[in-house]
Amino acid sequence: MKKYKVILALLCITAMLFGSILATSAADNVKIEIENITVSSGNKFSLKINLSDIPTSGINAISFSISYDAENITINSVTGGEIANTGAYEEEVKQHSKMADSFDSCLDYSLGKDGKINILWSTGLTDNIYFIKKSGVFCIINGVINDTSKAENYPFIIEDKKVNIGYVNTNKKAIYYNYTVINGAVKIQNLLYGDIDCDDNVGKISDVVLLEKHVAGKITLSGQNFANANCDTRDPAVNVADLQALIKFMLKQLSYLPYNG
Ligand SMILES: [Ca+2]
Ligand SMILES: [Ca+2]
Repeated sequence: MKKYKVILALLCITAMLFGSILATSAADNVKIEIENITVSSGNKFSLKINLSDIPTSGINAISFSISYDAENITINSVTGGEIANTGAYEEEVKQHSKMADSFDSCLDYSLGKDGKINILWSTGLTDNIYFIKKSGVFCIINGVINDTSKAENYPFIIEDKKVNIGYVNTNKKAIYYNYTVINGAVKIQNLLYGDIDCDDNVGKISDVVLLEKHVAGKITLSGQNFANANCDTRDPAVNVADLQALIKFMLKQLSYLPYNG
């Protein structure tokens, strides 16, 4: 949190943008979209936030807050995506070397106590070659699903009224863009090893057939089917060892799945 405030204090242009200056709301509509992903409980995840439909004048400051289920999800970090790397940070450090002591990129975040992620990207540079202009991944939320979490959909919701996005023009006037928010979620799947066709039955002929076809390269399993097929977890790949483990389990030569040595 300290770091977050330091940046706010350092970048006066940010204060202008988010302060009380008379603002003009541009007609342009930036899309902020959180993706939907599926992970297994206890697993790490990386959830991307994308920006698109950015006006040609670009963005030199964007901030928003996201709510999430802090009881089931632990956030480790928020890292910059490809479009957040505009060269602005390197140029700022060139101009003001002390800035490098206070922060290490234009992106910063803080975690609130109550399941909130506050995200800020800003640059004090006025040359818009350093602004965000491209569509793509803006930032990535890195976290882990707690081991005890139920298999549910855990939404990540942008707090619509707390979004600020825009730039400061050459007359030092803040221009705010309109925006559209598309929320996302992390869906937790419970693994059921050996249930390759996901019908909640382990080790049926249909499961063996699917796994054989995958091992033979005739089909490519993905998603939950692939995750359930990893019957031998010594190797994360799904291959003949997993088929052998499944067959041994069906022949009662193995009492449990997954086999892990
Ligand atoms: Ca099955
Ligand atoms: Ca395997």
